Amino acid sequence: MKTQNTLVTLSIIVSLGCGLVGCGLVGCGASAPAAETAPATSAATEVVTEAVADPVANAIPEAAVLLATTGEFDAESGADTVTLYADGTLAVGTLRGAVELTEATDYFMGEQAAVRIHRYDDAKNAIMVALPTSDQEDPPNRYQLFVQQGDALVKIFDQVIGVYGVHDPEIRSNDGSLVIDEDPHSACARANPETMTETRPPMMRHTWRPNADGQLELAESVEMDRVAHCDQLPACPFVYLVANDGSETFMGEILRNVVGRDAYQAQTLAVDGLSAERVRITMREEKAEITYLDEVHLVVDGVAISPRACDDSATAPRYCAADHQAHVMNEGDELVLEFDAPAGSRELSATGFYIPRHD
Ligand SMILES: [Ca+2]
Repeated sequence: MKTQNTLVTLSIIVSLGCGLVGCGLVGCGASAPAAETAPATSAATEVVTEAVADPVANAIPEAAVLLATTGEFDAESGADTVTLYADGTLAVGTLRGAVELTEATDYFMGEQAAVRIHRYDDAKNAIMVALPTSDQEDPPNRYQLFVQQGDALVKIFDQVIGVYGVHDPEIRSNDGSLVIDEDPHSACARANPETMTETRPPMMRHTWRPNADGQLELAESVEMDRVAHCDQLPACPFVYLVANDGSETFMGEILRNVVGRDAYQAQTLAVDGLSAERVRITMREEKAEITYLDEVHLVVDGVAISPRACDDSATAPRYCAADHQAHVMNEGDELVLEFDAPAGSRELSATGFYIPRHD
């Protein structure tokens, strides 16, 4: 459970970032900004300067293997295995480097974590380690890039890229530079650090190049011929748990990434937090989109519980049955749902989809 302060922050960020072109591609999660979950751009680089040559230091760690890949890394022929261990040791052959691990959930580790070998420049390859940050929904990845210097794997780049979901940087073949094309969320977050005043910021292409020490530094940022539409396009209905005194706690979003009629599906969202037997939940459509909610119910320890409004079949709203007759929510609409729910692990289940509203 996040703290109240965090929740407030999340709501603000969602307001900033979730009404964007491309939201359907990278997710509509309520992520904290990268700055809160990862080191700042300039402070994120940790240089491993000491070569590790002695046999003890080069021993295989006893820690579990987190990630591994096989490919051509060094100049010698034959495939190399690159392994990231649970203690943060990055190993290939006798070379060792130190990866800073993140506090991601198992789910996103499974979905997003990766170690890859890239061609870096004319002379050598590089190892990119991608690890999701600790955000609960659609976390961006933190990328750490390593090259061989002497007998060590030295980190030359360490950066969280994007604010929602995965945006792999491009390593330009053979010239040792790394290119990051800004995604719409990042463009809007950059252009509107506090309020949504700039609705069409240009998206930037950032190029990082090695400095004299071999560390990658931001060398150039140029506008691409694309703009982000910060005031348009998808968000997802927000879900709040309502306490007896009427105060709301933001739980997250539901029907995330369910853009378009063909995407119709059921999704669940954990709504634990209040022990009352009368559970009150507000779903609110806060962005420029139309949500088609076909059915909604609560699940308590695996048992489905319908909203109280569904008790009388004669007056049951459209959201009571998954019959493709949808309750329609326009921007600004909210739906207050009450459930008689026993104690237990509670989830809200919603079925439907949404359609971004275009001006
Ligand atoms: Ca229905």
